[in-house]
Amino acid sequence: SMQCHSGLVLALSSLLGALALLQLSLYLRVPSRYGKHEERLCRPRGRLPARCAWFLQELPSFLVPAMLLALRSPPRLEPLGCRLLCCLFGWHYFYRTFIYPFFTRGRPFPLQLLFFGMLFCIYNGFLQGYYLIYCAEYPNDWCTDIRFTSGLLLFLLGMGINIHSDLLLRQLRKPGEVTYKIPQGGLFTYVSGANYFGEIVEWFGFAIATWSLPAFAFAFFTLCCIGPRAYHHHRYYLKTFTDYPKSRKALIPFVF
Ligand code: NDX
Repeated sequence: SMQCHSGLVLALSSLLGALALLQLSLYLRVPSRYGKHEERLCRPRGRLPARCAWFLQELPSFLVPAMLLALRSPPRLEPLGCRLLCCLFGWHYFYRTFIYPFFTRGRPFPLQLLFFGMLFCIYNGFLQGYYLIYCAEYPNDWCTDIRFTSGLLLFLLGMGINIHSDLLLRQLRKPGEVTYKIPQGGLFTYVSGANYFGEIVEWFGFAIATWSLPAFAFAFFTLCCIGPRAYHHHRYYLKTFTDYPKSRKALIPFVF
């Protein structure tokens, strides 16, 4: 059976942090080219329907930890705190893999990004799963620790905001439609990237609840990945809609 190698966890987490910085430097000035930021001149082939693309891309984040869990000899997730923490990651990716893609009304997704996205999900699924299943050790009363309870609360709040905001975005289109409209309601009243804000809160909550290096590295990666994207969405809306609400911020309500 596999064992915990803390050197591996440290190395993979550091690389994830480095990837986050790379990402920040790549996408601060120009957005990653999918959805509303895809270049119109892009080859019409080399894309997959959004449904298949998001399913395939996110699947490893669910499957890899599930396989790691199956490979571990019982008792699989001791003690309770750790068991709950792994489930949080699993819940999110159950939603993102098996629910989100089947309802999306997004444009076809570029194959090249899909490939990198999948690689990323394998990498991160392995790192988070490996750490929580083979390395993490929590005291028996971790469930009542302020880090666990406040992190869990943030996670649930973020997940709620994320799912609700993705629902509001979806309802802007009829099936088959590909036009962009001004998002309204929920946290979109305050920010252009409400779904991203939720996702970021969610993963920082997860990091606090697990109090682990891999989870903080992932939260940082998420911030560097979709933070800039929220800013580019915001600029896009301001450029496209003259009646765009002036008080709306890019990512963080009332701040930025
Ligand atoms: N997928 C995370 N990097 C990413 C895919 C892209 O889950 O090479 C990271 C994820 C990947 C990225 C992933 C990793 C890094 C990659 C990157 C590509 C390049 C980059 C691989 C894996 C890379 C290095 C160099 C380091 C290797 O037509 P449409 O699609 O625009 O329609 C949209 C619709 N919509 C509207 N409809 C009507 N009117 C409007 N005004 C609309 N605005 C939007 O709503 C979509 O159908 C839908 C949502 O669109 P959008 O743009 O708001 O969100 P989207 O970016 O598609 O994300 C969807 C959800 C969202 O909840 C978000 O929080 C979550 O996924 N997400 C996304 C990205 C990453 C991530 C979470 C995370 O890091 N945790």
